[in-house]
Amino acid sequence: MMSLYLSIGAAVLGAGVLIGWALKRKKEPASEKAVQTNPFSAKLRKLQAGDLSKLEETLLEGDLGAATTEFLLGQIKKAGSSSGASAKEILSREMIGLLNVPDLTIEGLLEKNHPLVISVVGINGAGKTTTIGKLANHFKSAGKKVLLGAGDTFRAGAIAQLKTWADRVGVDFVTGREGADPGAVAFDSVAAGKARGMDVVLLDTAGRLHTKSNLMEELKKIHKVVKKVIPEAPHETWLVLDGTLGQNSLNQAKEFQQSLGLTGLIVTKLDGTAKGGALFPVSRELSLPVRFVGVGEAVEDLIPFDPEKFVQAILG
Ligand SMILES: Nc1nc2c(ncn2[C@@H]2O[C@H](COP(=O)(O)OP(=O)(O)OP(=O)(O)O)[C@@H](O)[C@H]2O)c(=O)[nH]1
Ligand SMILES: [Mg+2]
Repeated sequence: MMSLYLSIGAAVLGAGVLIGWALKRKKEPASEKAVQTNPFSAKLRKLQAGDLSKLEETLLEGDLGAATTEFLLGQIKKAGSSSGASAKEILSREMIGLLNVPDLTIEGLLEKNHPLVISVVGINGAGKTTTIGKLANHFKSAGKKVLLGAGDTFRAGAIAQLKTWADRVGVDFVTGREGADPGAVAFDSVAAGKARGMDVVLLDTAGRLHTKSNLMEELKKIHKVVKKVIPEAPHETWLVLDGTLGQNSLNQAKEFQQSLGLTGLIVTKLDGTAKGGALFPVSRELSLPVRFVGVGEAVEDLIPFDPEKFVQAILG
């Protein structure tokens, strides 16, 4: 697991190595003389003179965005003048803080709701359907009864794609015909989930309609229809973000948040060239927990998200 996190760490920020480098420079023997008179402030001065700008550059390159980068640098400067912690310690603490959104654990959610209905949304190609397949496997491996609802009736082949995952993992599957009303499919899925005593119902949704507002309206309709079966459902609405998209993720997340009210994030494709640093501003500005990260196309390539391990992997 740790090595996976390490490889994510290398991918995230793409420049994680650079951060490590920027911070390690403080430890070079040449700087140690200067440190003797006033250890921390000397370190800090050196950092302010050189490394902080390097760090700023690194964070920006890592898709953390201007606001979050500025916030982190501000925290380092502020804490640096009043505490004995190293810049790396402060950075680490603050980065974890950005990702640590207090919320019920997934186990808690499963205990509270029968079935737990999770609506999975995101733009086309983000990785929704693949992630649902992996989630199905994750929950099934934990001994849960899982049903997948194929609510993307718009895109040709979308239903068959989800059906393949359901068969592969060995979980229940509900759909309508291609072109059927996605609200009706969602209704049937949740009703079946309830009737069959499922623990989790995962709803796949379309990523693209003729216009973006059409998509949002359709998703809202799906959520409304689901409430006819279980008034509190969907209990969770998870936005799947393509980790390679960088700063665009923030605007996307804001749009979905505004229309649907999100409860969590999943960031995919962190196995490739993705910097993935965008999850810091998204989590910070929308106050949403990252639930899982996707690190490949295979069924086991999904990792429950742990802010501490994630940041540790980035900073080394
Ligand atoms: N490398 C990698 N590829 C991924 C990951 N998650 C999804 N993909 C790939 O991304 C592509 C799109 O995935 P889908 O699951 O079809 O995306 P979607 O959001 O359902 O797309 P639409 O149905 O068109 O809205 C597929 O080729 C997946 O195999 C991941 O974590 N890593
Ligand atoms: Mg899909």
